[in-house]
Amino acid sequence: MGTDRIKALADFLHGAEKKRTEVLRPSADPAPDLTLEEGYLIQEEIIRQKLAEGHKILGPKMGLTSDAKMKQMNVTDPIYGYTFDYMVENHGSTVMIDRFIHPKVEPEIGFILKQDLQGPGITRAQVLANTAFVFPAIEIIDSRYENFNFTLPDVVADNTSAAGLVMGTTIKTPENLELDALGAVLTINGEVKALGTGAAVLGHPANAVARLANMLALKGEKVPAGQPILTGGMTEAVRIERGDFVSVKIDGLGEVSFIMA
Ligand code: OOG
Ligand code: MG
Repeated sequence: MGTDRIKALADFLHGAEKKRTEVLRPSADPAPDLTLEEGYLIQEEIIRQKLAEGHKILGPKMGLTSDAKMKQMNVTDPIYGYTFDYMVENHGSTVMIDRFIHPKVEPEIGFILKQDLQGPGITRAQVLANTAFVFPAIEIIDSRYENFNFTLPDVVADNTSAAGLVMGTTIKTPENLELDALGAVLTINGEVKALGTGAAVLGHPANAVARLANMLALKGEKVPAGQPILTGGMTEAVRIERGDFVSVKIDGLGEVSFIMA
C-alpha cells in the first residue's frame, strides 16, 4: 500500500472520529489485505495529524492484553496506541456522551516511569524498578467501527479505539503492591458489571509495559518517563449510556469514577 492510500485511510478514520460517525473497517472495504504494519502506518499518520492540530500526546496505551479482551474482540495479540490531552477527564467529573459514538469502559492499571525505557529485552523486574507510580484508571474506548467490529490491523489503524481516559487520584509506588494479585470491580449504577485481576493483564500489568518497550524498540523508540501508560483492560469492556454512573475499584489503588451525561 502506497503512502497515498495510507494517508487516505488516515483521513477517513480521523474524519470519522471528529464527526463521531461509525464507519466500515478498512479490511472489509477498501483494503481486504490490510497488514498490521500498514495499520501502524495509518495510526502514525493520524497521530501526526492530531499533533499538527495542536493536540498533545498524553502517553502510550497497550490494548488487548487480557484474555477477556482478546476473546471479546476476537483477536489474539496485544497492540499499542496513544492517548491525547483532549481525552482526559477528571475523577468524579461529568463526561458528555456527545463526545463519543458508542462508548465502552474498562478498568485499567496505569504506570508512570521514572526514566525512559528502551527495549529490546525489557523484563517485568526492570519495569517495576523503573516505576515511579501506579494508578487506577477507567479507559473510555470508542471504536470508530460499526459494532466494534474489526481485525487487528483495523483496530491498530484506529489508534486502538482511544477516546477517553479517567485517571484516579490515588497514586502508589509499586513496592508494597502485588499488582498481579489485585482485584478490580467495574460497577455501573451500583451494579457489578465485570471483575478482573492484575494477573489478567499478561500475567502482571508490568509485563504489558515491558511488552510495550519491546514493541517500540522495533521502531527505535522508547517508552518515555513521566507519561501515564495504560496497560490494557483487566476485564471485557462494557457499553455505557447517558446517565450512567461508572466506578472502578482496584484493591490497594482506590476508586475512580465519573458520570456520563
Ligand atoms: C480495542 C481497544 C483495546 C484494551 O485495553 O484492551 C484496549 C477495543 O477493544 O476496541 O484499549
Ligand atoms: Mg484499554
